[in-house]
Amino acid sequence: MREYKLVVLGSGGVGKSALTVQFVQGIFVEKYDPTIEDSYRKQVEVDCQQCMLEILDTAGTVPMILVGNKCDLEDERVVGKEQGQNLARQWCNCAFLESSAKSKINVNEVIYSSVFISLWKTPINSQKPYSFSYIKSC
Ligand SMILES: Nc1nc2c(ncn2[C@@H]2O[C@H](COP(=O)(O)OP(=O)(O)O)[C@@H](O)[C@H]2O)c(=O)[nH]1
Ligand SMILES: [Mg+2]
Repeated sequence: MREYKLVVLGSGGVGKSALTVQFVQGIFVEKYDPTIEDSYRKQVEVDCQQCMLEILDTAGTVPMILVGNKCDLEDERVVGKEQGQNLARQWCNCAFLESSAKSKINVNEVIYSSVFISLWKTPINSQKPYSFSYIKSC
């Protein structure tokens, strides 16, 4: 059976969880818990085919960065740096990074910057934002 992974994204309070739970369990959730994040599995029939859906109902705070990978292939470039930056700005005003898994360019930055953005949004111990330089020094 084919499996499909769905991720439900959107601002807090718009009804992500209510829609998901209504679909999976057939009940309407009145209570609003902005922090809840859960995954659900449901077998459905689509176009006469049985499919397994795995639905991740997020808390809506997933940080986004736009990554242009394979930047080592400069001769074969089809998307300009400025184009990437503009796209990131248009989409969600998020960060844009170019990376290369082959040449080890910005590999750590791609992953760590997502985590750091989360930490900035919801600091664990302190109100002070974390510094990017921390990535390099530890
Ligand atoms: N009237 C109405 N209320 C809804 C609907 N969907 C969600 N809600 C309510 O809106 C609030 C936020 O919904 P929730 O699913 O928790 O939002 P989430 O943060 O996007 O997951 C809850 O109190 C829900 O009961 C809807 O279609 N109609
Ligand atoms: Mg929710």
